[in-house]
Amino acid sequence: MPGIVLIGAQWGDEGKGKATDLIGTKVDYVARFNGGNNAGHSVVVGNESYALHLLPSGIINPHLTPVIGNGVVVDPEVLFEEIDGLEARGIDCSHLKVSEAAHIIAPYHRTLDKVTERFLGKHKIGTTGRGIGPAYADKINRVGIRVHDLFNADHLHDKVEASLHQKNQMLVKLYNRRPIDVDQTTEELLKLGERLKPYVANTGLILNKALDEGKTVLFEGAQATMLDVDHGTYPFVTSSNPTAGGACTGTGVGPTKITRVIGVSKAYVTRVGEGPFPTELFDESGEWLRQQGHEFGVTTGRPRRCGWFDAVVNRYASQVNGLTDIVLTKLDVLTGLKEIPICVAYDVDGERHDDMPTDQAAFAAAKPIYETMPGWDEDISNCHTFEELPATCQAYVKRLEELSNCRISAIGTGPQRDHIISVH
Ligand code: 2SA
Ligand code: GDP
Ligand code: MG
Repeated sequence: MPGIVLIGAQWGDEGKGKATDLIGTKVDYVARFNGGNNAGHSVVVGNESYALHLLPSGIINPHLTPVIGNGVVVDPEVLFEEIDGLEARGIDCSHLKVSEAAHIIAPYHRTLDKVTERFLGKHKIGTTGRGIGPAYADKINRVGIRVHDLFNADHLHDKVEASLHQKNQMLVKLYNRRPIDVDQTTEELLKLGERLKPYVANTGLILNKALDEGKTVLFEGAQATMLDVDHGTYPFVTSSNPTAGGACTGTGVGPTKITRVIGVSKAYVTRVGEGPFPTELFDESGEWLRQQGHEFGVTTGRPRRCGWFDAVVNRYASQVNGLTDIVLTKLDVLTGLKEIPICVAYDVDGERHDDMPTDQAAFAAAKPIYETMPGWDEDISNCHTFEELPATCQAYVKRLEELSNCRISAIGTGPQRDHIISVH
């Protein structure tokens, strides 16, 4: 009964889509457990490039069952757009299963996300504007709309009324906007429910049965450890649990079923949105990484902030997620650098920190303590074994492994499926 969890070890965009697609060739189910269409997971197959947002990246593999778990927030309009887009390209999505307990992102959540960010001004989070935070807030406030609520008109009307009661007062009094119409919203949601119905299932039961029958399930995380609402750089986080524990709460599968936890890490670090980032580069090296690594948001197109590899973050990710191994991506991007700095610890007001400070003020003040490794010039995209990598490149990987407290089991050397080295 192998349950494999795959999560982002940094601030996202580590290449989880590619890793999921790759592992997806060997699994029976791929289940998303957190986030929504804020995610942008890229999969490149030959000349075809796919950007997945809400659908599990495994959907590209025709033999497996893609699942959207209860921990995901679902914007049905976006889901249908994504399904239509993929089916037009010959990818069959009819076997998709969507949890009946997943929460819905309604149009008013998108509105609130944008309005809140505008009113936060200089304190804004830098969200993707997809309504993620407001939908999760409703879930926690117990005024959320769940997928199964879409199939009963009276019941749904009640739920929408309850959900909009406080919001409308706030929109009118605080933000000087028009109230949102309960009847019209209910009608719109009912229509979306009709199209969603064939996909809806008791996904917790399906996944547990599959595991009991010896099938393999890959739990695909969106966003990343440092964006976790509990373990990340709060408040500059997303509103879900992208860490390994979220795979259980977000699908209804118990932790005893998880046998492997893979952390995906870039050979450097990027972040998109606001919030502290100790190794961020503001000079030409940062711009160089952005251009070499094509570091622009897959969902919003925003330029990503770039910095050197941060081993404190990776050690923390190993600890929080109980990582069994790391997939190290985008090593090829560093080709051509004379020297590569690695952040090994932080200096916070003159004191050395080898571990992640939990106080966010301390984290915001953290200055990286670097050690520097020699770089390499050789093109590594055609290397298929660890031994084929240039010696300085091997040494860089070994040092990252040592500093991360976790084995590196695979190395990404390019965006394509076969740009990967398995490390034994
Ligand atoms: P939200 O929209 O409420 O989840 O935003 C809260 C924070 O979470 C960050 N976040 C992300 N960070 C990296 N990648 C994400 N997905 C897209 C991509 C991002 C894009 O793959 O490139 O296109 O801009 C993602 N989704 C959420 C977000 O930046 C906020 O810091
Ligand atoms: P995700 O959100 O973690 O799935 O990552 P994104 O898809 O947002 O961003 C990762 C980007 O890096 C995508 O454009 C991938 O195609 C690309 N990518 C993944 N692995 C590698 C790699 O090893 N080398 C290079 N050059 N690109 C990679
Ligand atoms: Mg992404």
